[in-house]
Parts: sequence; structure tokens; C-alpha cells
Amino acid sequence: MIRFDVVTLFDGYFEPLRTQGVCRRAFDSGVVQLRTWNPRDHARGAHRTVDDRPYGGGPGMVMLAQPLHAALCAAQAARVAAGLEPAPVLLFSPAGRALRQAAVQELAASCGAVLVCGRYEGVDQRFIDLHVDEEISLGDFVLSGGEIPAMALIDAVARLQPGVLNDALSAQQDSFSDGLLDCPHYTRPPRFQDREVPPVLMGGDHARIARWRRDRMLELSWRRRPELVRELERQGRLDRADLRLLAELRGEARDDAGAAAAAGTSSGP
Ligand code: 9D3
Repeated sequence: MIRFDVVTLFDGYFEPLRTQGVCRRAFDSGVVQLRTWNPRDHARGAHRTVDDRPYGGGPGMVMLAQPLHAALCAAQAARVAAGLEPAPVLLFSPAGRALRQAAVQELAASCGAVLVCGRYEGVDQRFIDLHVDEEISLGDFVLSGGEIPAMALIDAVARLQPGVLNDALSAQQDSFSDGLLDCPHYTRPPRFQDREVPPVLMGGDHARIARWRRDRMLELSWRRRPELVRELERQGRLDRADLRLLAELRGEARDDAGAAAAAGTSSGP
């Protein structure tokens, strides 16, 4: 069982997780639990204010520390009342470290976390200093708040829980679990709009199929995400056939990329 407590001004975002797809199955079976906490329910005054203008001036609004603090304390108290420890507090923020599968896997093996969703220009720094263990971003693009990143994390964790995916192997064999992008996939029919399935996949030679898939993973990763290939190389996780294909690909790049690559000053495409 893994439990997420989400501190958010927009709890409605999280409803679809409970009623759709893989996450729904995880919630229905109880392996993932989700509870939302709205800072507005802990805000003071007739207007239940949750934000204010930034000291020092500037655009936008800043989330008040007090309603966030009260919502977070309520969430942690509820965890303790349910017999759990208080959980690590993760803040979704554009200034966080980008989420990666290694962190998803770590979280999937834990009792969960409190996820705090930022809105507006940001969150009063004193709340962050007091409570936040880690700041997480979804990547270098601008969203309107942390709710969608929080949903992305919950989805990524839920599908790793035992019994949630139809096929346990597909969770295990994921891209990123093995550090490479996935190979192309094909299904029926054998011919579509004059395009055929690669013959090796129709041949039934499982060793050849495995090698073809591995080669396509390496080739795609090397073309699109050369840093992934370099990381596996550094970790010594490439076999001799992998290294032979890479040497071929690098030879090709010399033709395309010209003198710099030929001089050995470039290791990517
Ligand atoms: C000019 C400074 N902006 C930072 C890029 C202000 C700002 C924009 C958007 C501050 C907060 C937000 C709202 N975004 C999030 O809360 C957020 C986010 C994101 O925008 N991109 C990727 N990951 C995340 S996690 C939370």
C-alpha cells in the first residue's frame, strides 16, 4: 500500500485519476491511496485568502505560507492517525530537479509522500524552508501549476505497483528502466498503406528478434538522446554487439557531421 496526500487548491484535477485507466485500477484495489488537502479550507478571514502580492514587488501572486502549513500539518496528522509515519514532502516547482524514473522507482517502493502543488508565481520561501524535502519539476516548460506534474508522478508510481499493470513484464522492460528509448512496435495487419512489418519480426527467430530490438533501441537512443547511450557506456552496461553497432553508427555520423566528428571531437550525432 502506498499513500499520497496532495496539497492543492484544485482538488478537482485529481478526480479523473480515480475513474480512468491504470490509476483507477490501482485505487480500486487499494494498493494506491489518494487524499487531497485544500489550503483554502485552512485559510483565514471571510475571503479565505490563499495568496498575496510579493514583497519587493513584481508580477503575480505568491501562495501564503500559513494555509499551506496548516493543510500540510493536517495531512501529516491524518497519516499518523492511519498508523503511518509522516511522509517526505515534495513540492512541484519549475525550479525543482527534473523527475526521472529512478526517483519514481524509489518512491514506488516507499509508503508514499505528501505532494504540494504550487500555483501562481510561487510559494512563500519560508514554507519551503520549513517543510519541503525535495522540489521536483516535470521539465523545462512552463505550466500553470504543480497539479499536472503531481498527477504525472502518481500515474508513474501507480503503474509500478504489483498487480496494477496487466503485464508485469511491461513495467519491468520499460524504456528508462533499462536506460534506453524503446524500439518500434508493429501489430496486424502485415501490410498497411504499402508499408510492411520488418521481416525479422515475422520470422519467429527469437534471438534474432531480441537483437534487432536491442539494435533499434540503441540506434534511436543514440540519434535522439545520445546522453542516455553515453551513460550506459560509462556504466559498462553495453555488450560487444551493442558496441559494434555504436561503432557503425559513429562511422555513419562521420560522413554526415563532417570534419569535427572525423577529428574525434564529437561523440554524439
Ligand atoms: C518567470 C518565472 N516563472 C518560472 C518559470 C514563474 C512561474 C511559472 C509557472 C512559476 C510557477 C509556475 C507554475 N508551474 C509550476 O508550478 C510547475 C511546473 C512547471 O511550470 N513546469 C514544469 N514542472 C513544473 S512543476 C510545477
